[in-house]
Amino acid sequence: MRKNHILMLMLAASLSASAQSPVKVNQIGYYPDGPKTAVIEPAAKAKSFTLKDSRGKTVWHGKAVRTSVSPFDGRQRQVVNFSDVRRPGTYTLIAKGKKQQVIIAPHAFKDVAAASVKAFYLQRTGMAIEKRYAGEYARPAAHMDQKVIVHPSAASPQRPAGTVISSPEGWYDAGDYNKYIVNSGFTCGLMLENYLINKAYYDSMKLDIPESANSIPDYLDEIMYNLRWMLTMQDPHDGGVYHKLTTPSFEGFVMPAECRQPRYVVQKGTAAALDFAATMALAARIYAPYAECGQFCKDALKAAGRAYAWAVAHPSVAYQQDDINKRFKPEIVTGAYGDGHFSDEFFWAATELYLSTGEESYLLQASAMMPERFTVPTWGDVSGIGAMAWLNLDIKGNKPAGAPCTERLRNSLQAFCDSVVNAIPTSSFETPNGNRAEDFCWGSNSERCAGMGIALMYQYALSGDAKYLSAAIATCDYLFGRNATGYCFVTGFGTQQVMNIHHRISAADGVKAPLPGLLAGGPNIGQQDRAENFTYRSNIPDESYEDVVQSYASNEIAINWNAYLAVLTAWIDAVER
Ligand code: 9MR
Ligand code: 9MR
Repeated sequence: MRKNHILMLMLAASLSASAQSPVKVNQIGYYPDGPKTAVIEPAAKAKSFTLKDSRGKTVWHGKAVRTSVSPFDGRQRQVVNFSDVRRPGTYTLIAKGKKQQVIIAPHAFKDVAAASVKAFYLQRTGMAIEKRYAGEYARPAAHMDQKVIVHPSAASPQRPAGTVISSPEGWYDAGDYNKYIVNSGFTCGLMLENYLINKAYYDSMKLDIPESANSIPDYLDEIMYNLRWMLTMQDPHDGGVYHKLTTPSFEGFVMPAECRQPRYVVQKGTAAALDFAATMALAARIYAPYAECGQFCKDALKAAGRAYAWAVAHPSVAYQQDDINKRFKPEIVTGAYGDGHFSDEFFWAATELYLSTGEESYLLQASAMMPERFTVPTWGDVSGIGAMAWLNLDIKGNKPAGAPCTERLRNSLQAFCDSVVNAIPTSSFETPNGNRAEDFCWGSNSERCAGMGIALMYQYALSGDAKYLSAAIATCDYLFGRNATGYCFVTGFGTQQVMNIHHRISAADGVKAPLPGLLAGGPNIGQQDRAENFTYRSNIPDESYEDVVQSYASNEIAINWNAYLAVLTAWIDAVER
């Protein structure tokens, strides 16, 4: 990312106190040769629409291509398509006197892709975030995690309760200050998996982070900061992996340096062990070309094998916080990332261990657990990440002999992608997501939108059919403003910006604009935070979102969610110009 980008983002934020526009567009930008759709709310309903260039000259004039009808409240919106306009520039789209800026630019997603990865730097724990890399968002070192207490739930003969261990570095998970292995593994896994496809793109990504001067690509340097932490979460005596490193309860909305609660490692579990094993095995392969990572790769691969063996010996240890709290003190009430179903984690871990070691036993297990269907991966269901590992080989054409057949997986990926592409013409916002209430869950912007976009990119890479690329771009159009709320959901970007994410640092740092490059959770019909001190103005699924700090169910940010954003925007930007 350009050096002064953060400053520019801050300037943009201060200029953007704009009210919601009834003319909904992708506020970050359209690619010259890509699809360009806008959606017009009833307030700006018109017979025809005009696009003017920066000198006021009309470059396009046309009618709506269709009227969309909301499946939730029947609202009618007009869909406008100006894809024929290809010349880069800043335009104004006008509907019944209402105006909205439109940008057409080559590499339209380059800055948002880089910012979404730079956001991980801003989420780092255990080191000072420096002014020269973070501008106004600089902050002193905190949460060093050199004295972390083994919680009674995690006690073992060699490490009884109360043992003090060191477990520094890594990223804060989200708006809170804890570090969770399951979500960390998912996040690093998704990002590293995509590195295998878009290596050249990621290698040229400039992040301006403390490690930028070394010989390792910035993207891999940033991920390494979390991998090093993850390694410390394995008990060296038995290979088991602690589920999380956490305070007993969530901290208040204060800066990291003001936090005083003790931090614990809590119960080892099967999901943590396997997500750890998969991530470490994958990392050992990816970092191998870099001489300075030699020791790390050795340690990581060994740690992965031991964690996998622990999981085989403990195949069903779920993280059940309520049960833990009945048996141990202090009570732990922070994020659970509980998951009681492990075949997906076994599949992903066996897959990566096979691909990194070539050992037949892992191949047998991976083949046996190969899922029937492709599913968009989430922190609790990682079978899709394991699937990606195999599909990557299909895309790259370097499948080892004896690798399991992926035909069924590819067929189900195609069936899934066709069904969501077929939903676009009847959708409210000309997107593959958003037609069903269940598209709006906790973290909907990532799990149900960006994740769908990534699946579509796989289908595009495997088939070469541009309709899947267009549909993937449409998921970004949704995230960047062409949605029911009108927000561009990435902080620091867009003409209607998210300003009040549920993020302790952004709320407490005294800087008006939140940390940039973070993807808000998005509309969530669950509204699990409705008892907090604010009200949802709408119960309609795609409008169940409030840009208020209290809204942890719709407006938090999280590393896994940013991973989807980073991967999707980087991949699109690598193939579309
Ligand atoms: O801040 C917490 C956030 O990181 C979690 O995702 C969320 C759900 O576990 O909980 C938030 O903490 C809230 C708690 O659950 C209920 N009381 C208010 C807390 C902070 O607003
Ligand atoms: O992303 C998680 C979501 O799928 C769950 O429904 C939700 C409630 O359990 O928790 C989310 O994860 C939160 C985690 O528990 C704590 N840090 C913040 C995460 C994002 O809200």
